[in-house]
Amino acid sequence: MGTHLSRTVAEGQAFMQFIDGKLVDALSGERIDVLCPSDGKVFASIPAAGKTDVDRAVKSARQAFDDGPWSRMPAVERGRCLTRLSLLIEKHGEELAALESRDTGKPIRQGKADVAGTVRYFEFYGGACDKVHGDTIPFLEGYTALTLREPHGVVAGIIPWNYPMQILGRLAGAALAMGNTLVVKPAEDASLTSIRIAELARAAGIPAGVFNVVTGYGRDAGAALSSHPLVDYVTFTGSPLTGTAIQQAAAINNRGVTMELGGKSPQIVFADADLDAALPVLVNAIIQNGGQTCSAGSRVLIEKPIYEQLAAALAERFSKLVAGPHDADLDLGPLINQKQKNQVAGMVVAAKEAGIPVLAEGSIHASAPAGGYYQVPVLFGSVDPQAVIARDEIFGPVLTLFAFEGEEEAIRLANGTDFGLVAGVWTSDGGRQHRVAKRVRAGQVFVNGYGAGGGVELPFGGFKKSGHGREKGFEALYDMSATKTVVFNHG
Ligand code: TXE
Repeated sequence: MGTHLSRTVAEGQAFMQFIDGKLVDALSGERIDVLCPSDGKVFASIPAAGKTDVDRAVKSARQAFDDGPWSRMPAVERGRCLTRLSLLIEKHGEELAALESRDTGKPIRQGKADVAGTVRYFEFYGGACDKVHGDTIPFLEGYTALTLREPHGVVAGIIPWNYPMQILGRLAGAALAMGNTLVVKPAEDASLTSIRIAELARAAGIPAGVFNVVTGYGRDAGAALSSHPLVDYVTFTGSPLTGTAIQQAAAINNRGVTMELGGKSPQIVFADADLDAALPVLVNAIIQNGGQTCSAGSRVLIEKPIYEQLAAALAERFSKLVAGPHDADLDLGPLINQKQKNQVAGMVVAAKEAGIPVLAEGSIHASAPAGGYYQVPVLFGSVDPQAVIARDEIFGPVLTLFAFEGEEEAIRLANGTDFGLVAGVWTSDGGRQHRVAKRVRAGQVFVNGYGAGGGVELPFGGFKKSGHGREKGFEALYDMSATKTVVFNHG
């Protein structure tokens, strides 16, 4: 692999998919325009993969798994490949951050944070490779029983557009660490960094066919991948509706799935909380990535004695928030596309029409091009817990405030949606910290903080409609493998 690994995007560049260690076009030659959300203009294109492209990628991954050497390589060697990949991603960090930022519209500093997160995933899983082991089990006399952790085989990863690079890193890191081979289908809106990272993986010594990327629409490439009979396991991050379709497709072949399907995460602020510490975290948890974050802290539940005070402080912050183009690096960028903008703006208008009070709105920077998908940040107060904006995922920079009285009501409100991904608890009462953390139905609970800076070590996943299975940390290595029991009869 030569110097082309350092290239930046040429205007109008025709990107290729990465199958069997090679950059290839779709067999049909069809392409999808890639738009920059900051101005809505086309700046590149990707192949529109169809069923035959997916078949080619899956067969390549199948052969790489069945024939080796990846799945049979000593774990320490696989780990070294992943560690080398993390170093290559770091080395190409500027390029990847710029690519991600242009492709998704996120401010460049968020693109850099995403590179750092992706580096950490491959670093963590590179180091974890040779630390996963089975058990010996006391069994009948004359027998030795033990368990081995085996890869599933070919893993299909279908990923969304909000954190393409990080989500690729978290699933690929864990899947590859366990010896699986991979076919990834990034979102049609944001595929570029996935292609680049697959190329870098090859340069890091990961054999051809182990890490494939097909680009295309969900209804074509995504559907073909999730129902492919040679795929052994499917992992998906995206909407609950598409999650259901993917589970049905995987069920045709009775395959296992991991589903990460978004949230409506509460942050519970008690009257004894340190509000100075909480305030910037509460704002960032909904503004980061323009609110297009599965773990966004989109509901703030405030104990009545401090409701007015905290609502006023949040309103002051919200009124100063500015959205603008990715390269201006403001508080937030545009949303990903026109569909998302319509969805978020539509929910905001409906909430206003329903009489929910707007406490503050941010603004859009004068430099923002007219064709971009900008949404002003909005703060709604005194929201009825039954309102649509209180129950449905908005996926935009829209924060909703609720007043509560006492711990019981706080827990009831926190658990009162169909989702259960993340929660924040703000209180200085140690007993309450533990009680509330235990009773909130969420896959991650943060006490006096939120988000833990990415936390690749921390198991992550949902209850209820937020999905099932766990990513990140060691838990993901268990998800990406199956237990095999071996019993020796000593006669
Ligand atoms: O997601 P989809 P969309 C939520 C968020 C957002 C909503 C819609 O609320 O407003 O979903 O976003 C692929 N078979 N989240 O429509 O459809 C698709 O190509 C196989 C939450 O963009 O879930 C893309 O690669 N694959 C979320 C991926 O699924 C299919 C992140 C995600 O797209 C497919 C993103 C099919 N039939 C959106 N249809 C989170 N949990 O963080 C689509 N895809």
